Amino acid sequence: MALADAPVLDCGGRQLTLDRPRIMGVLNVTPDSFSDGGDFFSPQAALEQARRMVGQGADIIDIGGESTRPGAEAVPAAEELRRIGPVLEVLCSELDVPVSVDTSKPEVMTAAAKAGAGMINDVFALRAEGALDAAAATGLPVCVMHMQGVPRTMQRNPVYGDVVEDVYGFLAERLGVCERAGIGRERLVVDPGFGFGKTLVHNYQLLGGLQRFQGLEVPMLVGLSRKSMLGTLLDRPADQRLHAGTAAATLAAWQGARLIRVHDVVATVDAMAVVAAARDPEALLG
Ligand code: 8Y4
Repeated sequence: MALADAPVLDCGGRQLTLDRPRIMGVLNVTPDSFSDGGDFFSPQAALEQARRMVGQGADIIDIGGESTRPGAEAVPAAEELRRIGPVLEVLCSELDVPVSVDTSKPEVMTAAAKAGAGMINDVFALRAEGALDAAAATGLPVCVMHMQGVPRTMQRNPVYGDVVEDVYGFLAERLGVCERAGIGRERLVVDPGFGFGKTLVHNYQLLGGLQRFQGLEVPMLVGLSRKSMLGTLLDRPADQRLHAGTAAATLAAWQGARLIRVHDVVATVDAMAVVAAARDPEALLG
């Protein structure tokens, strides 16, 4: 499926060209983090892990200090900053790629931008009080993600009419709200939010219907890596979902996703090369 002309995100001075699907490598700094044990508290360890991912082909690194896994409790802003502040300072000064910060809190957005962050990744789509204005003031690109409910209870009984249309409508509305708050379209990225207030069926309805989101005319990011929609389908624990996650990422990229948030960079880089080649085979002649 053909893609429109390549958008470019200005991530605080570092340009991220979305001419082909780009890889967002996930760095976890939460103590209860979902699948890599949260062993990246130390800035040095975080830097090593981030450098490894960049060496493997990651185009941007995403870090977060608040667990958003189903059932997770909220973390106060001060604790979130304590977790990610030192790591962020080191990563932003040492890495050549932009660093995205996974947060919903205005205080964290402001501090992150000051530390040199290149993008704001908000699973709450700037609905927290003060988040719209804080994000607007950073001048950074913002990823607005769909979530039904809140992490603590979102998996209890999610209900949609048509999940693709409902998520599309939500994202279209948030784009409008963001633009009116001064966040220009060239700074906006959307994400359907796999696993966030969705049943297994909803998740696969979304995965099959991603092409629809190109109608929003901003780049699409997806996070499928290691998620329970893969584990439940295959009855596999988080550390055995790589092949399924790579297949899912491939389907998403084929339907126009420009940013793929993953834990496993190497496999996804290879898969994205296959997608890029199938989309533009003549480019292989060089
Ligand atoms: C089920 C299983 C539900 C795992 C959630 C999770 C995304 C994200 C996360 C995503 C964007 C995770 C921070 C990690 N997922 N940000 N963040 N898109 N933009 N959670 O899909 O895998 S949390």
